[in-house]
Amino acid sequence: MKTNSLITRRKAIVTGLSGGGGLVLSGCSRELPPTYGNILRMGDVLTYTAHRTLLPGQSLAREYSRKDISSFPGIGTTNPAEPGARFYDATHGPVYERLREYAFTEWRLLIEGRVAQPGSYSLADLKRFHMRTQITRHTCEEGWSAIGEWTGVPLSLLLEVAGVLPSARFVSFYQFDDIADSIDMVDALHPQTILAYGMNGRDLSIPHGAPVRLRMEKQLGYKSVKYLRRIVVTNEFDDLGKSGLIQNGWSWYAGI
Ligand SMILES: Nc1nc2c(c(=O)[nH]1)N[C@H]1C(S)=C(S)[C@@H](COP(=O)(O)O)O[C@H]1N2
Ligand SMILES: [Mo]
Repeated sequence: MKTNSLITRRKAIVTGLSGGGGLVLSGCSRELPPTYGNILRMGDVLTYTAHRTLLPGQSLAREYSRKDISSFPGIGTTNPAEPGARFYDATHGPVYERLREYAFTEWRLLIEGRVAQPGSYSLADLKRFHMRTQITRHTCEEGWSAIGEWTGVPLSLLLEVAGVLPSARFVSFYQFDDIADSIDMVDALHPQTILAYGMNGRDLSIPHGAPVRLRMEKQLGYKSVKYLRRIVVTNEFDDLGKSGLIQNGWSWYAGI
């Protein structure tokens, strides 16, 4: 981002070099992004290639202070259990309703695919990991932005515990509404990519994605998917069919 100071970038680079995190990117940063055989997608390809080539992979999005926190609307799905909502999922909507009734104590986040230790994590499990809090600006493709404070577990930590296999290249996310999405390993291992369970010092509310949502600060707001239920690590790019962004007419890569 243009607003990043040189110092922030330098710090990011230094942290990247010295950080003890055991995960190493398997050279995916220089590869071509997935193509969709559609000339209109050329713009995405150019942005993706430019970002992955010109920017240090781990440069940080700007972080703000508490006094900058603004009002923050709930957008898109604001309750996955509401039949008739645009992205209502008739299978998982009712499951969400029951989980909510039990204050998400029965909720589990599944991690599977190209990992040595597939598993599932409760909210309490996630809260036992080292947490990260960040105050960032959310930019929606519809033209508004808002600043909020997010608390959660870095996705990189969870991937490390799950033992991501060296061939892994993408991480897919499945939600309680009919939306699925994926990001590449550069974004998945970014220090500001977190599984957030807190917002502005409280538990994440239903409109903002309870119990856990993704916060992805290097792409537009729609990549920060809400209402997570399942994470799948893959070797190959998957457009995720009718639930994915591409078949719904959105850019898969929305870097800012
Ligand atoms: N599961 C799910 N995640 C989602 C959406 C959605 O409709 N469903 N909307 C996206 C869009 S377009 C935006 S701008 C943000 C809005 O997050 P908020 O409701 O916390 O403001 O969530 C994103 N994540
Ligand atoms: Mo959005």
